[in-house]
Amino acid sequence: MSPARSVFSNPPKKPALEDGIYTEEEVRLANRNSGSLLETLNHDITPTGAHYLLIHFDVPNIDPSLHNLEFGDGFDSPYSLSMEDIRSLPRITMPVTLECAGNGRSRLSPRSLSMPWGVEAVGTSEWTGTPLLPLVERAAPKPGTADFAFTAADRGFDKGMEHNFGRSLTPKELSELQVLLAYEMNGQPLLPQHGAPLRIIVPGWYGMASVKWLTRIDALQTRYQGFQQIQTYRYRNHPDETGTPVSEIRVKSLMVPPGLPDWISRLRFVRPGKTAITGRAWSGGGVPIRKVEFSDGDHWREAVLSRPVGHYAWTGWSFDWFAEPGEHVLRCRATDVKGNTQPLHSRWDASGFGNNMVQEVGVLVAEDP
Ligand SMILES: Nc1nc2c(c(=O)[nH]1)N[C@H]1C(S)=C(S)[C@@H](COP(=O)(O)O)O[C@H]1N2
Ligand SMILES: [Mo]
Repeated sequence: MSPARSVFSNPPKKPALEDGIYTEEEVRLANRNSGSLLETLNHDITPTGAHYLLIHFDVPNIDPSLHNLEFGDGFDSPYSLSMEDIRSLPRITMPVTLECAGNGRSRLSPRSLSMPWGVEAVGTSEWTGTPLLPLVERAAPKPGTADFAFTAADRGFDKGMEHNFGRSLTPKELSELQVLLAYEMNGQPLLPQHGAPLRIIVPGWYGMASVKWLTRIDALQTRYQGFQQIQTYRYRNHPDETGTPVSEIRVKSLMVPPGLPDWISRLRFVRPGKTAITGRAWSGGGVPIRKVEFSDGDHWREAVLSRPVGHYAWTGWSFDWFAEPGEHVLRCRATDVKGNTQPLHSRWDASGFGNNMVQEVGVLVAEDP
């Protein structure tokens, strides 16, 4: 199944990883894996077509009428469910903010070669489905189960290893996180690129845990060793370290860039005077936001928070900014109720995961550009 050597273990052309001009590989990844549009932060729920995408391999083409979810190895009562079976189960809808663990990667120096996210890999959707935990319990995991493996239909290579996308959650994680087996996004059947016909949503965790195109769940007596669990999605100072697993989302905020953009540079032009700044803030693990601060230079002033869109979804904020003529860098900084605050500078990670440094928006305030 996993050829020890393949052309992909030693790609013919290794792109340079230093800062500077983006490589052809990065541009190709960026064309496939679009980010959200920051102006859609004004919507409580991100318009479906503006939700970011992260797809490691190819989008599988699955006929929903033939699709089954199998509770396979390691259960005393294994069974499988058709999409029709799943739709007839208790139905809940949950707004959840998803963010890619690699969001902010291109703001690190040197950046690592992967999807070169700026700040846009985040979005909030209303996910509809059925709670996963009772279905796993119904299959009766064998005593001593150490991990549940979630295997998806998409398959490809990474570092020369051929594998299906897959992730795991321990029994403790599965019982504590409100994992949803989801088949609808914003009231419509899942789109192919978002995991049709079936995915999980792991609220409060970075997006890699929310396995799309789910085909089977196995109960394992030892910890899952899948590539996406062991070889990547780990915080490391150096690529050769074992590192620690990426899990909960780190506190973050974003603003809708004010004024008028320049097409190429995305720099903003703002006329002097009162300017309403709006944005969103969120943290992981269902931890609420305590405050958001805004700055156009040296000091920070507190923004006004609105009600969170959901327990696992972002909170809106606004700030009445008085724009003085000149060039400014606008920043926003969120703090959650546990006291976690966004850093002003990136903290280092070899793969560019979990970068929650504050957003910076350059603006020119003037009567005339
Ligand atoms: N099967 C499968 N599931 C997957 C992925 C994938 O490539 N294959 N990408 C993961 C990552 S890294 C993220 S951030 C989210 C993105 O979900 P979205 O594309 O619906 O926004 O899906 C996750 N689930
Ligand atoms: Mo991701």
